[in-house]
Amino acid sequence: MRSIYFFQPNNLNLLKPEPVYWLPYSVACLWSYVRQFSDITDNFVCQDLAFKKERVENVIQRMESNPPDVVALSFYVWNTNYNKKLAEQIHINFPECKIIVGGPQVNYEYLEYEWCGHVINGEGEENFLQFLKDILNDRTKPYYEQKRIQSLDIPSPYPVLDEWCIDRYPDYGWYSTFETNRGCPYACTFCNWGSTTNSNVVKFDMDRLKSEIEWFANRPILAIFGADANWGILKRDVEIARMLRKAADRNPYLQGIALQYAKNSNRTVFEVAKELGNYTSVTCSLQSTNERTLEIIKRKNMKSDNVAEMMKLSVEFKVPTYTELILGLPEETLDTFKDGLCEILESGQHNQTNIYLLIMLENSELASWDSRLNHGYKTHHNLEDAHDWASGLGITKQHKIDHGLDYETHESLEIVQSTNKLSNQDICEAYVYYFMIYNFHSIGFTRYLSKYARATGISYRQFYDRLWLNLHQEDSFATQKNYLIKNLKKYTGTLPSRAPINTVRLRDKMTNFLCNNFDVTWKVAEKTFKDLDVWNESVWEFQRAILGFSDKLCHVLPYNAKDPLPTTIDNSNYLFEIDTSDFQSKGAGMDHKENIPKISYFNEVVND
Ligand code: B12
Ligand code: SF4
Repeated sequence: MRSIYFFQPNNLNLLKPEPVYWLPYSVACLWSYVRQFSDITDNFVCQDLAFKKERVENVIQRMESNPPDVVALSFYVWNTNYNKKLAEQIHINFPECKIIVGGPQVNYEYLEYEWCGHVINGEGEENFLQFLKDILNDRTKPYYEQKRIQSLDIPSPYPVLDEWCIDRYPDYGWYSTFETNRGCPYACTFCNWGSTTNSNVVKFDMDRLKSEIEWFANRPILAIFGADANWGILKRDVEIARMLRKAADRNPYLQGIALQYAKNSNRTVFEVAKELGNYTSVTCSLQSTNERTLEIIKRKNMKSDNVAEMMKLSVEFKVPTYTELILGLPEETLDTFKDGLCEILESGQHNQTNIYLLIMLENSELASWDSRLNHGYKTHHNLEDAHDWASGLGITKQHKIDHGLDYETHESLEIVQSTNKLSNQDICEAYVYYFMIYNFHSIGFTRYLSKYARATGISYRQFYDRLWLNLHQEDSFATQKNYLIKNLKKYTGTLPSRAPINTVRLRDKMTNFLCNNFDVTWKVAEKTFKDLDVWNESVWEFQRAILGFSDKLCHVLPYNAKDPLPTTIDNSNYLFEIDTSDFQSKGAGMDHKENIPKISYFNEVVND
């Protein structure tokens, strides 16, 4: 018998209720597929399905009792450096072992590593089976070309996950992946959706999905993350969501379900979200509103008119939405980016816009050398010891030591530093401008003021450009702005940094900016400012001098932040209704730390 070890290591996510890890879904797919065949089970035995970033020397030590013949490593952006370190040690200690790699991070070039024997690109099930068969026939190849599986009539990985994870670690909590289909018909150049972009959508069978959903109801799963690229692209997604909701309601552990929705928002998307209720919210991933950018990144068919349509559906279905933009895409300038942020407001999306700095993803078109040269990309490999909200929030070096985990290896993200149209200073300015809108508009007081101004003919761009200028006269703003820019420069690598600045730390600093400087709490009704008199005076001044409002008009506006925000403001011409009742989203933020503010969603109807 030959021993196979699978590795899909991921970060420790939470310490409470018990340690929480991601289930190693992809390698479970591989093993559950190949173990159907007797020539495999007669010759190979699975020795481990590793999901932690355990200290490498401990892994090697454990392997000594059953030396590995095959090691299969699953490479994602969040485990690449750890996997490389592990693979190197396995190769040194067990030189006869065949090491095979797969996952979205790998490509042909991995064969240049001394430890790397074999690479599989794209979906792994069939190629991995072929590889094991080739071992038996002594004719393995270094590289197995990507090929799509035509029928997804393949076994579910969850029984394997029971066997290797859930039953063996009964005290652990888990995050789980859920697939209902594979493939994405779009070809956005910054993306490489598990190598199945620009290809047809292949569905899993409904009966399989029903039993997988039933599985979710009965396991200590804290969150489910959909691996589909476009939830709501198929009519049947509504029925799947309904089943998912029923299972989620029965599961006392489950806090959130995160899905990527179809990019051209349609009724099905909202029907799905409605079914899922508080477990989810809908994203409109615009990425840019600049025509030329959309053309280059191949998203021309997903324009911001879509946001207006989406907002209508959001109101109709009472489903919270938010919008996303990426900063650093080709042909985007500081000006077009600011336009984009304000265009979103113009189209009626006032809830929240998130922006992300562009990341160069392995195997994506945008990361090719041609594209880097064409658009003048300069990038920075930013070391991260924790990536994002779902991976390692609040986990310290000591926690890692206590849990027997590697604490020396940092993963990295390749972040855009500048392009031929956006200098690094522009990127920083754009980010702070965004933060002004986020702070003052999305969760802040000028939301009403700006809407009022909009109704009197002042566009959002004009309004926020004036506020931007006005804020620059405040010393406290200048201090905070410099502080943010310094951190953004460290993050994007134009200023040196002693410790890695990761997304979590960057966001903490941003949050401090929000919470400390203006003392804004996150609940709309409780919003107050530190120095109310100064604030009121400057708002008054701002309205009169900058926006040109009359004193009479200033009086009717809800400028006094001491009062709770009214749900209706009626000055006979304009009616603002704010409905906060339905929009406390239980799962959308998936924040488990109490001191991290929860974003409260709310929706408005402007009657003008
Ligand atoms: C679930 C998910 C997450 C989860 C994490 C899940 C986890 N830890 O397991 C969360 C929400 C945390 C997440 C976050 C991020 N993600 Co994500 N995520 C996904 C998603 C939607 C599903 C992955 C999945 O399980 N798919 C199902 C499996 C079956 O498909 P697969 O991954 O393609 O695996 C197949 C093959 O690759 C192959 N294979 C895989 N491993 C192996 C191993 C061997 C040996 C072999 C032979 C074959 C093989 O066989 C598998 C079965 O066919 C993918 C998109 C997608 N659909 O793939 C993005 C994706 C993986 N994420 C991506 C990114 C960029 C991120 C973020 C950086 C985003 C951000 N800006 O914050 C963060 C990083 C956070 C972090 N540090 O953890 C990129 C990753 C690119 C990369 N090179 O790794 C993807 C591909 C999306 C994209 N836009 O292109 N993500
Ligand atoms: S960004 Fe979304 S729509 Fe575009 S290719 Fe990737 S998965 Fe598909």
